[in-house]
Amino acid sequence: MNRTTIIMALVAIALTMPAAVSAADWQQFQKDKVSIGWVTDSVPIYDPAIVWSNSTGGTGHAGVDVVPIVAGGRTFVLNSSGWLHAFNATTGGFEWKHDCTPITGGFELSTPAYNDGIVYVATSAGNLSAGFCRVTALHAINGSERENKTLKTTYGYQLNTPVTYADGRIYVGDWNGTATATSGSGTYWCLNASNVTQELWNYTPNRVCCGYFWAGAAIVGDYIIFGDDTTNVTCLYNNNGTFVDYINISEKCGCSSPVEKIRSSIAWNESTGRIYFTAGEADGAYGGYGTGHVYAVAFNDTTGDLGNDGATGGGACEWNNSINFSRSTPAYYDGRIYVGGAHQMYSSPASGKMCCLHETNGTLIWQWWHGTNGRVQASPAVSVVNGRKFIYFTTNAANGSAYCLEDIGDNYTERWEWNPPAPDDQYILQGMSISNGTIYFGTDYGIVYALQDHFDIHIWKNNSDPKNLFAVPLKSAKTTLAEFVGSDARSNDKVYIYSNTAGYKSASYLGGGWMWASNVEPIGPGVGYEYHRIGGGAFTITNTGYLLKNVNTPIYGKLTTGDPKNLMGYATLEDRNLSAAFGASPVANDKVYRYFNGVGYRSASYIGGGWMWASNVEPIMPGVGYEYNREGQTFSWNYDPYNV
Ligand SMILES: [Ca+2]
Ligand SMILES: [Ca+2]
Repeated sequence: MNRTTIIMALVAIALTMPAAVSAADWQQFQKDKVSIGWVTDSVPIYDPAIVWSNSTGGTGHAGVDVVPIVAGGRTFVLNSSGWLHAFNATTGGFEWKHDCTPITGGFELSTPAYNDGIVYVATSAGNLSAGFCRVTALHAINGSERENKTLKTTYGYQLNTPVTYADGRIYVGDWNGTATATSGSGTYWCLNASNVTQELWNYTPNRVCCGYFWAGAAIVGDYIIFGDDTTNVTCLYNNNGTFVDYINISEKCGCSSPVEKIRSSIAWNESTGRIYFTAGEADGAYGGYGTGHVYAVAFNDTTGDLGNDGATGGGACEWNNSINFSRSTPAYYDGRIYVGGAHQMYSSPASGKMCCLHETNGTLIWQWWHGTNGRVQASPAVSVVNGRKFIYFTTNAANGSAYCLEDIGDNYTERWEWNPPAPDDQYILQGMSISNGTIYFGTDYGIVYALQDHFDIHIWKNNSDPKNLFAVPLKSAKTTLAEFVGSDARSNDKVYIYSNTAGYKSASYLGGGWMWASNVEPIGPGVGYEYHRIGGGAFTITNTGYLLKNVNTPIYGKLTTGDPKNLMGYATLEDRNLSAAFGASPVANDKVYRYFNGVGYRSASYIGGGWMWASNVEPIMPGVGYEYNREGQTFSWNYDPYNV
């Protein structure tokens, strides 16, 4: 293995290991056809910053009221005027937009779905008088229309449910009414995903006042399951729309006063054999927080039976629990249900909560409550990394925010609140999607945000000894020197990387560009670098990225290399002491050096089973590079950045 190969292998270990398990698309509402709502992606948990933001041309009200979906390197957002926008998911660069409605809309609530290069968009021309329900299939690569299907042009009808894609079919429901009332019967539609002009079936129940508003479907095996505005959950065969079973939760679950509207999607969990959803009525009860529950209902994915009665129309709920008025779709993970509730939609203050419930019986474990910014219309998006659980949601209040909670067992910690910068002081109706280390959401101001954690690295100027040791604490999309250092680079700046066998290699900033950049690129976590600066002044590298799930950095021993120097990075945003950072790996006479601007090197030594003079280098800090000198055998420094 030559020296280049070694360096590349070292960097490749740090860069590719997490990517293989973290990169994942979020292709439809709550991620998939059963609204699973959780991923294993790393996401911001410290102090998020904008990776990019871009406008969909909002008006300051009802700009974006759906969740952005992410697929194939693009982020797709439907705005209130019925235009689907596509942005580069990494850079936010505008790629294309397409008008999906033949008349000017003003309110669009259906989250699109993506599959295999096609985006499926349901639009309503956005207001009660328009009554124009259309499904459009667009090529994701350029926004060109493959075909469209007009479903209804009847006065008042809207397509307000998310589009569900599954197994070559798409599903969407319509609805007719005002903000507080439902009229007429809605229809659930199934179209051929290969050609949406081909209607495979539609289902209109023989009941009035039962439209479908936010009532997205779950597709489980041969079945489709969805709720409606008259408190029924219906199961059909998804290939032909034939009726299978229903359960009336008002009659069978004891929630009849008042009758609640099911305006959430159905979330299915195979391991429990249950579906989860919410229903509510904005009746002003309970001190204004309204009536509403989260429900668990048994579903037999072999027979299609709802309610565990083995028959049609009977059965019972497994449980329900009052969370006051809610439109949030629950997310299930590891025996727990996360769901938003208690939002006073039409009154103030905009208080409300995010709940964590026992899946077995629906009892409350903890709840996050906010008195003025807690109106959680959103459905929680959950990130599970190395055993830690983070809950993401937005608030539908004037100047709403994005939040991250960590479920720590019997309680939660609020990791952060992030408020869109002025002049965006609008509502954030729907929640977030998670993809490839990034969270995405849109606001009523019409702006789409992509957030990651951010980091700062201080680079000092020092003419006599221009040394800075630095490390990249997060995996960033910016891996070239030009991207990473940006416009702060000055003539004669140099960046060094250290190879165990070849010693130092460097790149230099000359004539406005980085020469020999390939000597040190890609810039990434787990590796330490030296930055030499003589020209210009001190500056700070600020960038965004996300935590790696694990880091493996080889620490080479003198016995095998003849040169005990290692430059190492520290890929986390938490400080640690030497013992915590290196655990049981050190052996006698190991030394860790830190370089201080204006002071020079200071070191700690591992002697007699402990770190001596540890305070010379502690805390081990993100953004700082260290030298590790080892006379013993090479070892791999493995650590879990989440284990702090
Ligand atoms: Ca049944
Ligand atoms: Ca704001």
